[in-house]
Amino acid sequence: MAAKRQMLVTSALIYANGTPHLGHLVGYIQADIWVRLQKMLGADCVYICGSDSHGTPIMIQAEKMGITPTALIEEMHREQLRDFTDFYVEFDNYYSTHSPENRELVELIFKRHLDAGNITKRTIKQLFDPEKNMFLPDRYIKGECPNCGSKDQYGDNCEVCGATYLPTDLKNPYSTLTGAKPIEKESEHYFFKLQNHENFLKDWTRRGHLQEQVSNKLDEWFKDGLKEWDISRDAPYFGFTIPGEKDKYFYVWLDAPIGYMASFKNLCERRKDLDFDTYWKSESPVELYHFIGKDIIYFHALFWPAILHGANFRTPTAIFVNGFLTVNGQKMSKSRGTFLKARTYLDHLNPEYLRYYFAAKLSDRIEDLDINFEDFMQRVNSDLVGKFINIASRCASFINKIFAGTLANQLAEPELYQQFAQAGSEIAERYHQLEYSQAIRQIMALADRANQYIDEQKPWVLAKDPARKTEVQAVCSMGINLFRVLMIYLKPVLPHTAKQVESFLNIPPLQWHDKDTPLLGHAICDFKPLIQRIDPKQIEAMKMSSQQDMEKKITALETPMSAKEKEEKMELISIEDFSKVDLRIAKILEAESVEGADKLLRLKVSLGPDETRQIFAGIKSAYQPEELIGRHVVVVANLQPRKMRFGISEGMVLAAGPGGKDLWVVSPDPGAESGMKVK
Ligand code: B3M
Ligand code: ZN
Repeated sequence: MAAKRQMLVTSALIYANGTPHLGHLVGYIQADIWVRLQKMLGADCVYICGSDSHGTPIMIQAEKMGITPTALIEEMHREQLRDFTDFYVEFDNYYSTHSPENRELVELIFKRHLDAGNITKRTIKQLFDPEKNMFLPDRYIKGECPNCGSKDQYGDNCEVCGATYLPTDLKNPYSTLTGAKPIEKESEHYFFKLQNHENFLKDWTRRGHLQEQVSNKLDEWFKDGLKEWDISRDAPYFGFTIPGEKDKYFYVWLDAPIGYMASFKNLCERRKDLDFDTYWKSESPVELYHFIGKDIIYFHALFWPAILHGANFRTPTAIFVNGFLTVNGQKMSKSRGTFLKARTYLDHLNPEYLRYYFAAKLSDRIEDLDINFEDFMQRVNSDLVGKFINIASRCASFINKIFAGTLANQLAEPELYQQFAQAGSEIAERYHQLEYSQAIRQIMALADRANQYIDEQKPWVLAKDPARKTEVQAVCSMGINLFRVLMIYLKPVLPHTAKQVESFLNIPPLQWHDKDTPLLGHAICDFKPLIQRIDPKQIEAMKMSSQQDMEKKITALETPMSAKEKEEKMELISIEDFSKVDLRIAKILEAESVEGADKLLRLKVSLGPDETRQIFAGIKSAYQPEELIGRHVVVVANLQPRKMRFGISEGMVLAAGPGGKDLWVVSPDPGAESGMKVK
């Protein structure tokens, strides 16, 4: 027997400060379909992923939530995995870049490059937030466009006139974290000398590892010249510290792809049949494939092969790049309610609809994929329900009712069956070449053919004539067998339906080669409806809840304004506005720290004789829990309850001061009692 094909497949690691949206899912569903195909074909294919857990945005997000970065990335890891799993994206390991395996590999790779002379150190100037005491990544700097003067433009380009520039060119720049005016400050950084690998890369990128469009893009970059890559960041940062340094960290983009190796290494602990070195040594016989989005080509097609090659590891067999998702031909937009989270979709619709729709539209080109919900509904209803499932539902009831579930001993139309079985190698090839839309087109043409066969044979007419009973069994068994072959072909796309069909047909998990052996003289189970039609109301409901989610998020995440803007925007409120806020005296009954949240205290307060509330207050930096018990404070009593990781917070305690140790809760003079209204 030929040796099993060994493959390692990865999907890009999503940042651990959020959960996937529909745009992310294009690439994950594409990769998952591919992996499932390889597994069905009998390959030993391992699918690796994880969360990208480092970097400034994760640190800032945790800070805003009053929890540690570790608590945040753990929570996000759980939620991301839950979302992927519910979309039937099935990883062999879903790990995190914040792991001991990754630290060890990053240090090893860094050391190999240091020794090989691929790393250099030099001092650079960067913008620094003097209030927050930190260097500012470009996305945290805004100001007026040096070209057209538009306000609130990001540090690298203007959304109004399209000009690109350096953050230092902005007029009246401010830090989006504090509103402070950034200053320029020097710091020493580590650089990876990408240009040392120019010859290797020029050769590698032309050896069939990349789609043609990608190779062409790379040619442009080669023309511009390869530049040194800054791989370090100064504290405060969330990541791995650079060995021998105290306040310097590896840049997240250095350790992120190494996270693929770390995730695999972690899996090797559990799967003793896998050997890390066999997979990653240079000249490894294993095939390595990375699925990524088009925005991260530079990192995967230039830095990554150079990093691997220079550290004496194997390089990728191929990198598959997918485009973005557009909704109704436009970028996903929060305000139009078309920015859909995976979870919002799952709350309303069957994940296999989306898997099918994406498959029906995906090609091997790096084009954007558009979803139009009208088209989505029609496509799913007419193809999946109207054509595919229909074959089984038209035939199963006769077999179940008249023949006690037993299929005929022979095929009524062996030639027709052969046509179906023979199409399998072409369909597998189309999937393998990432031409999913063509595979689906061929499968649906076969489904049409199967329905045509049933239309011609009319089992419902035959069934009325007792003399033609065996013909009914023959025709319907034929129909079920054609359906089964189509299920094999659709299994990479519809893994959940495949499971249900396997139990309906009373058979072990379908493999690709099963197409060659029809089910004869076999007892099947009762047919239950497999896929429901989409009701337009479900889509409306999903759009509505997406809009609501976003409105909540947008208010919660508004970026801080510059001091000047704050002044300009200071608005006066009416007495009615003020009276909407129900301020009340509360007595603190209990206070304790919250595990996983370094800024929060959990308080139990009384608002009068028969009302107690739980409130999470961000005052831990200034108080020991014990010293608060028994104190009277002021709370906002009619604040919408907020669900937090630790429980529900049912109000807000008022406090004053800049923060940290300098924070004081607002207390009434002695005499005020809990429950009294503050006016
Ligand atoms: N987290 C960027 C992204 O989510 C980054 C990918 C890392 S892959 C090693 O697009
Ligand atoms: Zn401009």
